[in-house]
Amino acid sequence: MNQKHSDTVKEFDAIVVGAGFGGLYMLHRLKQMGMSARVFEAGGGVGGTWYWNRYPGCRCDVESMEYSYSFSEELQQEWEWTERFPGRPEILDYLNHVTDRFSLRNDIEFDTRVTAAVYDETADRWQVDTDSGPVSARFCVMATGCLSSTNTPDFPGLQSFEGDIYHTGNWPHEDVDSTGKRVGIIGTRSSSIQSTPVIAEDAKHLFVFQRTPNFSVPARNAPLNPEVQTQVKEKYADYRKQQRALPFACHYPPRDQSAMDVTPEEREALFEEYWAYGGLSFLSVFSDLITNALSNETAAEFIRSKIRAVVKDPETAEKLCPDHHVGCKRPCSDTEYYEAFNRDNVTLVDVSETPISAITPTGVEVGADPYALDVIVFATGFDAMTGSLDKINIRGRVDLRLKDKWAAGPRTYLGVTTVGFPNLFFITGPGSPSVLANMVTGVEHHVEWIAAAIAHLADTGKAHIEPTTAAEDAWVLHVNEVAGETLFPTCNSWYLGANIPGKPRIFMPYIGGFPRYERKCEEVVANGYEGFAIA
Ligand code: NA7
Repeated sequence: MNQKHSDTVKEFDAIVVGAGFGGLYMLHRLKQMGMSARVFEAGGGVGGTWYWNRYPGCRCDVESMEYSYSFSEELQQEWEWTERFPGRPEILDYLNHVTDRFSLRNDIEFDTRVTAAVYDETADRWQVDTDSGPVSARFCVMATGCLSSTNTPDFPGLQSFEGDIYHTGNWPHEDVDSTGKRVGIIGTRSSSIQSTPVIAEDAKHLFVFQRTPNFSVPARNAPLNPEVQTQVKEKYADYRKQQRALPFACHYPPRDQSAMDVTPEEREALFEEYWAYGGLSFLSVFSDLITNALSNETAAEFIRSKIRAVVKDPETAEKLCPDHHVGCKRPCSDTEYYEAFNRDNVTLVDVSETPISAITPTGVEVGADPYALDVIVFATGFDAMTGSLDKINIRGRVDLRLKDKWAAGPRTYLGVTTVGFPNLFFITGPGSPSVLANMVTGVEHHVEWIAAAIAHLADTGKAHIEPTTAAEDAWVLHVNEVAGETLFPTCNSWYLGANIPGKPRIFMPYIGGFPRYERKCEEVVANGYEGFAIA
């Protein structure tokens, strides 16, 4: 297959939007298949999430040996991770290495945003508008990420602030120095939990504006033991296989026991053991923490007891204690987050009852109380799962706009395709495990599935693939039913779109577990792409 150039529209076999983990591997696979492909990336470099989230303390909560590609034995053998949990700069180095190792850079247009992707039914092609001009392709792959469209609440007076404003998800590329400054951080989840202790070290004073407290477990990050790295590499293929067979595609095998089936003393001892081990493995200590409210409450109370033990001021400690179920919002892991509130230069500001009323030229107002600030950090999250897709004018058959089709919540078949949009694919789209499993595993699985579907079309002499309405309806129902069997829908989380005013409340990722999802995808293919119309 060849790339042609007409006068105005460059033509490719495939267009990929985004140069993060998903877009890079998709490009590599398409090139391996002999296809012409172009990646468009709004950022100035590769990395996606890891390009934009430059905030202090940004770190992955999946372990290095697992949060990496498995598709190349040479790659996984040659790359040396230095820490148990990789920091943002190291992940970015890794992705730059991958880009150059597989000669991907020349096929990526950086600083170029895709504004529209319109399906031309007559030509059976996608016409794609970008900042650098129009292109067209048979296939269009959205590798736009799940958490890439930042959310900044529209506080009155926002524009009037005379100091510096940053968003954790769009952090400046030049150094930001908080030394001697009065900093306010709005939000108290993953991004804030990671950056608060680091900013506190430099700031003259840090005010943490908290609307809802959150559970966090200690990451216990440390230099990666070289022996452990060698051992994993000796059997890396087996290690990856085991990882893929676990619900979250991470090496945290759930213990097959309810928290209700042990004595309080045994339960406490197990919680302590997992707490000491560190990271999100804590939620694997019992098999029913996300399905049984009573079991969940035992974990919640354990974490609250840790918060009370760490935070010296009892009033602050109580304010930091959450009252929702553990894990129904994406779990957070930290390095001395709660400890930061023992510092003289850190103040927790509870905005749960009296919200932030305004941003003024000199700071933040909570009710009538002013907080004078030099810097405001928005750690206020993302329009998750659908935000970046909504920003692109994606139109399928009969000029149907994706945003309109998904007005009541995203509808996909397997999280990778949607009715009315032939040859359009999503990598880790809504309705797939995505953010509820190791993202790199999810990415690799989707890229390989998409590549196989494209190869299937070539092998069978067909032009396009699109799910049937019946298959999509059944999948959407299943995704919701599985979520309904858990405690997840009880929290106001971004999984449900609850953090964005006006967004429909629908549980977007698939919580059935990675292995179950992978099996379903395999069955679909084995049954001749069951649920798809291929023509
Ligand atoms: P999150 O998890 O969406 O957290 C956003 C935080 O911002 C959360 O504490 C919100 O409080 C807070 N927020 C949002 N709007 C407001 C207003 N108007 N006033 C006060 N506080 C507000 O984003 P993160 O960036 O921390 O993490 C996103 C994911 O990235 C994370 O799960 C990891 O996967 C990586 P709320 O809870 O809504 O009361």
